[in-house]
Amino acid sequence: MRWLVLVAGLSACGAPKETADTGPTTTPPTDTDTEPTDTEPVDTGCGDTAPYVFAVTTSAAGLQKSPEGELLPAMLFAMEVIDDDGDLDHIGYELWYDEVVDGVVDTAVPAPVIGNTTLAGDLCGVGFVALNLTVTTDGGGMKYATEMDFALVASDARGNRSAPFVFAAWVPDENGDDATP
Ligand SMILES: [Ca+2]
Ligand SMILES: [Ca+2]
Repeated sequence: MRWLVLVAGLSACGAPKETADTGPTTTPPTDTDTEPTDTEPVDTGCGDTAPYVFAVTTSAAGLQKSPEGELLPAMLFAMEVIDDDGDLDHIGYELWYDEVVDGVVDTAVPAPVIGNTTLAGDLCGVGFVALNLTVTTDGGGMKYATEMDFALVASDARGNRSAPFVFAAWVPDENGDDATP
């Protein structure tokens, strides 16, 4: 199995609107109630196991350029994802958060931060990925110097999604510095 480490820059700017009339502009995650008949999953031929998020650690990442080029406080999410059938050569990720630290995050709504990456791995040979997600925030959705609940979901090349990995962490302050008390 190949161990791959990658870095992706994401933005939590323009915090998700509480009530979006026009719907999300980014691709919403697959509705779990919907059978994948209209969007046929890619048959990777590797198997059909879903990945799972093994661990997530977070840290303050200073000021970094957002995908829009704005210098903003950033938070690093280092996530380790495992998939027994090795089809993490294409990996998707979704991140939710909320301000009520109770170990519960609503992942039924579209994730405010999503992305995906294709890796140069061997087919069916990528069973472990260490993924560093750098998420910039303008303080709107992910509030500065605030402890928040987070949930991360990873998906494999076939589109199988992991269970949500829920954890609490402190968002960096307005300088991108660690705000953990
Ligand atoms: Ca899989
Ligand atoms: Ca919560």
